[in-house]
Amino acid sequence: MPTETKTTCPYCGVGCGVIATVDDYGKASVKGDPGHPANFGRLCSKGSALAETIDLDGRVLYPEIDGQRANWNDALDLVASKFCEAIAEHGPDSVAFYVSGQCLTEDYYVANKLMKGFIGSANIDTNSRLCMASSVAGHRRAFGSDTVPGTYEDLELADLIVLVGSNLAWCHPVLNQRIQAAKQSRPDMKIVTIDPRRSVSADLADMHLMIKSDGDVALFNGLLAHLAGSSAFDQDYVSAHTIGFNDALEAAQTRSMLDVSEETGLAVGELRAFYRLFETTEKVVTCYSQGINQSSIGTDKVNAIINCHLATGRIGKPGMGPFSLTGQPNAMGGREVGGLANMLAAHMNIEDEAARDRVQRFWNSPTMAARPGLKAVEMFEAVADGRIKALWIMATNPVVSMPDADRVREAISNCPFVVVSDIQKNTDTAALAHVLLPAAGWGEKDGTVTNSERRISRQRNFLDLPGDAKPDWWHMAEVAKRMGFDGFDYDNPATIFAEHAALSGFENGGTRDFDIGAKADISPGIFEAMSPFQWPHRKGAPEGVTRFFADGQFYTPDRKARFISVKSERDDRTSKDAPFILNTGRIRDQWHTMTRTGKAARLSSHLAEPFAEINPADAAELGIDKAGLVRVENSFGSVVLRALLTERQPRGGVFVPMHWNDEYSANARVAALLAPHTDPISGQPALKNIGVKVRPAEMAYHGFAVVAFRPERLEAPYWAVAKTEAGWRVEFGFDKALDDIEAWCRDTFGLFDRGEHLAYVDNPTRQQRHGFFDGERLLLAFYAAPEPVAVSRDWAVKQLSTPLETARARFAVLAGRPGTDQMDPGATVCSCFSVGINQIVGAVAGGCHTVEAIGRQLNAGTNCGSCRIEIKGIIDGCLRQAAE
Ligand SMILES: Nc1nc2c(c(=O)[nH]1)N[C@H]1C(S)=C(S)[C@@H](COP(=O)(O)OP(=O)(O)OC[C@H]3O[C@@H](n4cnc5c(=O)[nH]c(N)nc54)[C@H](O)[C@@H]3O)O[C@H]1N2
Ligand SMILES: Nc1nc2c(c(=O)[nH]1)N[C@H]1C(S)=C(S)[C@@H](COP(=O)(O)OP(=O)(O)OC[C@H]3O[C@@H](n4cnc5c(=O)[nH]c(N)nc54)[C@H](O)[C@@H]3O)O[C@H]1N2
Ligand code: SF4
Ligand SMILES: [Mo]
Repeated sequence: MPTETKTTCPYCGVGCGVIATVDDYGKASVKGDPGHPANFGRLCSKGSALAETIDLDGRVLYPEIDGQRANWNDALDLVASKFCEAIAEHGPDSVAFYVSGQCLTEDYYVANKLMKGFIGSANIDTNSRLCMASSVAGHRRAFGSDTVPGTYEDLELADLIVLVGSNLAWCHPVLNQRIQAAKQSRPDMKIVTIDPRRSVSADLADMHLMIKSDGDVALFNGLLAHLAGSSAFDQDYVSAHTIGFNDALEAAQTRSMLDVSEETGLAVGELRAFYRLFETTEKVVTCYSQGINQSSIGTDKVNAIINCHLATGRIGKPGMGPFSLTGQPNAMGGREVGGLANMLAAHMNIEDEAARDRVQRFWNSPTMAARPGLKAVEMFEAVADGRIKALWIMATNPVVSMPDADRVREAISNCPFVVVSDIQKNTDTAALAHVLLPAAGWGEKDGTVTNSERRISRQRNFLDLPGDAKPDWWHMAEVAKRMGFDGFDYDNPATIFAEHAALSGFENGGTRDFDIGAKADISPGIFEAMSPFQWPHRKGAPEGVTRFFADGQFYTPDRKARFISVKSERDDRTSKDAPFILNTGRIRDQWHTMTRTGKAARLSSHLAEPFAEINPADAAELGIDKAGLVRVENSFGSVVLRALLTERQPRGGVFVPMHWNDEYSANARVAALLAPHTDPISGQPALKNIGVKVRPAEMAYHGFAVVAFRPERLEAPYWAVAKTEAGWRVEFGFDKALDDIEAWCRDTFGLFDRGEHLAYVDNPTRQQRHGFFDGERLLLAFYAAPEPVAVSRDWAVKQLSTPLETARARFAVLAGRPGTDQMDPGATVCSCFSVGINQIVGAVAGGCHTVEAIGRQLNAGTNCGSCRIEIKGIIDGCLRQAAE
């Protein structure tokens, strides 16, 4: 009998409920959980493809010491003794943990407890520093606590949704689907997007403000000044429940409308239209994400937004409020346990002596960190200059994701002792570990996560632990015990969760926002069955939909909110040598450093190469051709990417996805170009605004291959590899022509004397095509030319799974184009049903003029719906073209 398990998606902060089914043969499949209040059954493309990412390909299955298989005992003893040695010799601040918003709350709780309460240092920071730190700091400045006031329901109840610095359609797709559904039933609902580029999310908006990078403080200060003199200003709320309005207004009024226009790059008319819409719409939710947080003025941006909501009293009421969209599945849980270096535990402040004493008594711990620890960027600086002697990295890949990534790699390589807990063996960071510990992955691990709306859900295991893999909390607890500490005798995540819940309610009495004291006595059985719930859930209080602050009660000592005077100006990081603004972010179907989504063929088919999005007019000036290769560089680093010319990108700007890394491309770790500039208040690095130079990356020769297995070693100035249904596809750029291509292919792809070889060489055009076959099966097709290879990628990929029975069929592979009886599907748009752009264009020509009609004909867009906006864009484009 197939078994069904209710669990939670391990990707974004929407925190969708998933039902995983394992059939009688052990094969897993997933679907959305209709009963989960985050998604009510919906999933996006990444969630839908989860079952394709849980195979054991590339997994770490055994502990390793210096690259050699080891047993747990030896590995844990070594970790404990190295940490103890460093502490004994150099003090507790000579060690550090760098953890992750992808740890479960229970993992995180144990790590934080060990570092702050037992080792006695606060040198535990997390990739959430790169993600949510400015929101945390902004919340704490305004509210006295790190509280997200609203709920997802507010997105459906709002009449105006402002998406600022958020590409919701790609990064929180299920929230986007919920908003779309609400807009469909109430067409008067308005959406405004604010982003320096026209992201896919802007396609759904009623208004798009193409703001200059980091112009947000000026924009929202202008809004505050506007609101102050308008009917939307809520004098009663401001007087009764807030402090600091006049100063904030004064700071906002230092800029005239013209100054705001100058600083934001937006026309006065556009500004007025937006301000007026905000003023006249009471039910407004302002959603923000990394375009706000990842900035050297990120905390000020957050407070500039919150100021506008406080001034109108539009906070914590149905359909109203500022809404920080969290990135990772457990960014919130990490904040709740105090996983940031400047927090304590259960939302208590590390600077507060009474709080430190309270937590120490609760933990019955020998010591307590007395001051904040090193924040991520400072932590890796301390690794670089030798202050950190032992470092433990868990569930994050800083060699790819930290700014100044080349320096970070060098720092980790030179660190005397590095432990990495991961699920994948070949990540750019795992390669540098002295001790590599196999973690339990999604489907195997068990515990809780908290989503953007403060909802705590269970991640449940439905697969056996592979090899010797163990959950992260167990790694930490075992090392703690071996370091001689009591208080880490946990048998299961339920016990850890209960302790965390108890701490949240300990001496709380309504003084702290985070309180799930009602769960303090939870038994393993009840924990197992626990349904998703929102915090707070105080002991004795009923469960239900929760919002904060409508009553005007904040968590500052006088319970009033603070307006913050924000004066910071946008950073101009460009220069003569680096005249372009580099903006980095995400694409629809990849998750971060691709260690999981890179395994799914259908997720890798949406955008299969690292790219640089650039405005066609800039490209023309720079001599960059469509589909050519470009070098993006500055004094920090240099990457080589495929050019993607698009009007979505403003002039003078270039957008590069954060995902590609040394596992998937020759030289595309874009974080290497990002300076370690941080926000002075939150310590969050600026990952969306740095000056770079863009130029064509001249290549003497280009190649494209489809191959049945993953090549082990690729050497070329440019290569990018992506998984396909039946193998891999590889793009190449060479700095010189290849002499003997057959020999090169055999060597590079490890074919040696295997495979029947067919070749086609066209001397005048210097095009070469080589095929290697095992009977009727294609092993490798390699196409090479002096310019980017023009072969239908999707068609070529399909040849790997097509039996090529006749010599004619095998020769057709060399011809490199679809036969007349086959249609080239074109680049994948719908990854769930593998529908390509050409098929959609064909269906539009055949009379399908709505997304629904396309869905009926091709199925495209009918499963997760993530591609529906792109389909709509294609239909609109075709119809426009037809009309012209
Ligand atoms: N598909 C996918 N989804 C994800 C993830 C993923 O890896 N892949 N990761 C998850 C995580 S951890 C996070 S943090 C979230 C991030 O979710 P988002 O923040 O929505 O994603 P980003 O693409 O990083 O950036 C959002 C937008 O900010 C814009 N931006 C850049 N600079 C500025 C600026 O100065 N002002 C304004 N207003 N906008 C600016 C960018 O152009 C970009 O379109 O996504 C989560 N969801
Ligand atoms: N250029 C640029 N850089 C960025 C950003 C950007 O917008 N631009 N965004 C930043 C943001 S918001 C974020 S959140 C970070 C994300 O950056 P990272 O956290 O570095 O990226 P991930 O690929 O999610 O890394 C997670 C690692 O944990 C492993 N893993 C998965 N599950 C488990 C598990 O259960 N246990 C253990 N121990 N390991 C596991 C994965 O294999 C992977 O190696 O990137 C940041 N860096
Ligand atoms: S929106 Fe997609 S990635 Fe995010 S939690 Fe839901 S299914 Fe997972
Ligand atoms: Mo993030």
